[in-house]
Amino acid sequence: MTDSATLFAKAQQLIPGGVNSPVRACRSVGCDPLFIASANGSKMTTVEGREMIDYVMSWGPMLLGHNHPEVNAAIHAAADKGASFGAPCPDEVALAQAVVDAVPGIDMVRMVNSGTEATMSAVRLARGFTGKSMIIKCIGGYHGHADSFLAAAGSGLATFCIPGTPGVPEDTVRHTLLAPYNDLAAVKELFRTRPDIACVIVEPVAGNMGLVPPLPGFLEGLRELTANHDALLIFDEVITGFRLAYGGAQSVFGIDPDLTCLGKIIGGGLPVGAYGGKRRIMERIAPCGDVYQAGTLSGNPLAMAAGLATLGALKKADYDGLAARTKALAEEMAAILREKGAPVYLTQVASLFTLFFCQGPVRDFESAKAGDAARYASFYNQMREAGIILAPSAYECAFTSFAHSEDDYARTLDAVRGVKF
Ligand code: KE4
Repeated sequence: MTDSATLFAKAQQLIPGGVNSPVRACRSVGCDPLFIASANGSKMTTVEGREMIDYVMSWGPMLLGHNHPEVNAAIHAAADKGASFGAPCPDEVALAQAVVDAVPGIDMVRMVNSGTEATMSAVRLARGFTGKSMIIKCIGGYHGHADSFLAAAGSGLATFCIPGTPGVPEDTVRHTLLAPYNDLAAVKELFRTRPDIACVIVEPVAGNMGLVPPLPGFLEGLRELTANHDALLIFDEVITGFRLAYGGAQSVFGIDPDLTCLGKIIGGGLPVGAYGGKRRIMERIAPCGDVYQAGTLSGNPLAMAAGLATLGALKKADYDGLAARTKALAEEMAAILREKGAPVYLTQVASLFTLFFCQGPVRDFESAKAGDAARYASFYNQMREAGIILAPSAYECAFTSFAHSEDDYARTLDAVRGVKF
């Protein structure tokens, strides 16, 4: 079994959809996934031996690039000492210190094993701390697959949600309220009508409806509303944390959330999530507090070592330089596509960008859905044919990294020039 098609056929017999996370199946772009044998820097090499330029970067973790030597060395060194202790280890303290030093809103932090665990735990903590049950999330915001988040808008004017997937009880999502991203008035109305809101959880820059930046005043308004209604503001920085800046989106926008969720980058490619925030809130978490949360592999020594090496390298990195290169690449890609007659609305923040195939503006999930999904699928497949890996969904971001080179960007633009609609 050395080719993707054979591996995928076998995988589909053993794993639902042949993948361990749905988006990897490439269904929304109408092709089968490529199986990857190895990755290094900005490139991934398929099992067929084809080297491709990667703009998914494991959906965000690989901001330094794949197989970074310092991260790799740290993982190897940690592995030589044993994979898991089930007891505290020094690197848990060191990584906690690095996160607390970096992220303004975090006084205390708990490590978990995924972004989902981080957001799920942060919401439980908000409910425990405030004694209230309702949560507000944005339509099109993705915070992982915990039941509370898998809620769809109810019919008509109902503010109550309905399950977004089978398997989630109606009772569970009745505690979830939805508002469009960037619609402060809608959030204000929910607070006006509901006294029992524990928190608002929001991606400070939305990255799961495509990339949608916050409008001026949106995040500030959420901060004011939550403070005025004894609710917590939870920033889901699983994508933006350590990516928009070393201090995350909150350090860029100057907003002080009560809780912050992290993931992806802080594990350097190994499974790590984290939630942290104000000490008076975090001290409600067991065992010093009464809100329960636990995890067998939380604080895993290999993952801590990978995260520490990653943050150590990022602390010295030129974020502004990467943002400028990403902006130049994304703007040139959009310009080439527009010359081909495609309507393109580009969003770009730091090392993230999305090309929406519509006139725009794209301000929320509703307007993101105006993007031409068929044209994106065609674009994705033609770029993949040309050796460029983009996100296999129109509702994701493209991720650059500190490993992407001028030659990578030049080859990417050549591939865009070759696209035919
Ligand atoms: P994980 O449980 O997948 O580690 O993190 C969930 C999560 C939470 N919050 C935000 C803002 C996220 O973007 C995510 C996960 N991101 C997706 C891609 N946008 C992961 C890719 C996948 O599901 O395979």
